[in-house]
Amino acid sequence: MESETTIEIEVHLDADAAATMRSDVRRGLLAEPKELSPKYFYDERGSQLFERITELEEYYPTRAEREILAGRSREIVAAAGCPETLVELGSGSAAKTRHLLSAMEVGGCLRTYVPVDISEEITHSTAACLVEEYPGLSIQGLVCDFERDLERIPADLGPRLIAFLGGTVGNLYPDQRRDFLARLAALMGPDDRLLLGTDLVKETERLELAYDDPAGVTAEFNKNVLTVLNRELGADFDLDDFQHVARYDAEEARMEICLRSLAGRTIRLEALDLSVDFAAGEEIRTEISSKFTRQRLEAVYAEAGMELRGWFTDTAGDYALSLAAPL
Ligand code: AVJ
Repeated sequence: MESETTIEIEVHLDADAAATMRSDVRRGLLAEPKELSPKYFYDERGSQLFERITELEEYYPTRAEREILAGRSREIVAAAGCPETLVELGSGSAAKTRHLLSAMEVGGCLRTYVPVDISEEITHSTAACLVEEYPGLSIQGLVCDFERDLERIPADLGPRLIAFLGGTVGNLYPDQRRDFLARLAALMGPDDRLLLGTDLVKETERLELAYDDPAGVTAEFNKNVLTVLNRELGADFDLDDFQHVARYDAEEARMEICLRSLAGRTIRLEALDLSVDFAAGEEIRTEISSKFTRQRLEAVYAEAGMELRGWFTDTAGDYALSLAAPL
C-alpha cells in the first residue's frame, strides 16, 4: 500500500537530568514545608503503579475522560473548527488520542500529529503504531520536557488542537499554572484551540478515596518516590517510617498528597552530601491535584489570556474537557 506517511522525531533531553534532580531535591527538602516534585514519581515502577491506579474503582478521572473522548470526540473536533494538526502534551502511548485522531480523519481535516513526551522509546513506538492505523498521517514528534520546551512546538502546520489530557494541569501550583497557560496562549494563533482535561470539585469523601484507595496502590505509588531518592541520590529512607496522607483542602480546591514521618529522624542523602531532620509527624508534600468548576476554569483562562469556548463533561459530571482560544 502506498501512502505519504512520514515520521520525524526531534529529541531535546536535559543534558544533565541528574544535576537538575539533585538541585530540585535539595531545594525541596530544605524548604518549609518540605516538598518534592511529582515528576520524580514516574520511574518504571512508578509508571506501572500509576497504570494500576487508573484501573482502581475509586479512581474515576481516567475512566471519565475516556468516556468523554469515546462519546464526544466528533463534537469536540467540530467545536475546535476541525483542525489539521493534533498536538498532544504528554502523549505516552496515545491510548485516548485515537478518538480525537479518528474524529479528525472522519471530519476530513487530519494531516499531522505532534506527540510531545519525555520518553523517547514510547514516542517512537507510538508513532510507528499510529502511521499504520492512519495512512497518510504525518507525525512530527518532540521528545522533551514540555514545561521547559513548549516553544519548540511546530507552528507551520495549519490550525492546531493542542491537547493536554489526564488532569495533569492540576499538579501545577497556581503561579506555575498561570505561567504555563500564558506561554501556551502566546504561541497559539487565532485558529488554534487548547483541549484541557481537568478533574472537577466534588464531595470530599470521594476525592479522598480516589487518592487513598483501600488496596493501598496510591500509598505505594506515593512512597515509591522515596525508593527513587534512595536509588538515585543514595538516600536512606525506610518506606515503613512514612505514612501516605491524602487530604482535600476545600479552600484551595485541591488534593494534597504527602508523606508523613511517623517519628523524629535524620535522613542522609549521600549524593547531596546532605542530612535532613524530620520532626515526628512532619510531612513532605509530594503532589497537589487541583479540582475545578467551570466558573473557576473561566477565571484561570482569563488570567492566562485565553477564553473558554467549549465544555464537555462525562454523564456523572465528574470530569471536564474544555476548549479554550487565545484572546
Ligand atoms: C495523572 C497527575 C493527573 O493528580 O490525579 C493519581 C496523579 N496521583 N493518584 C492526579 C495521581 C495520585 C494524577 N495525575
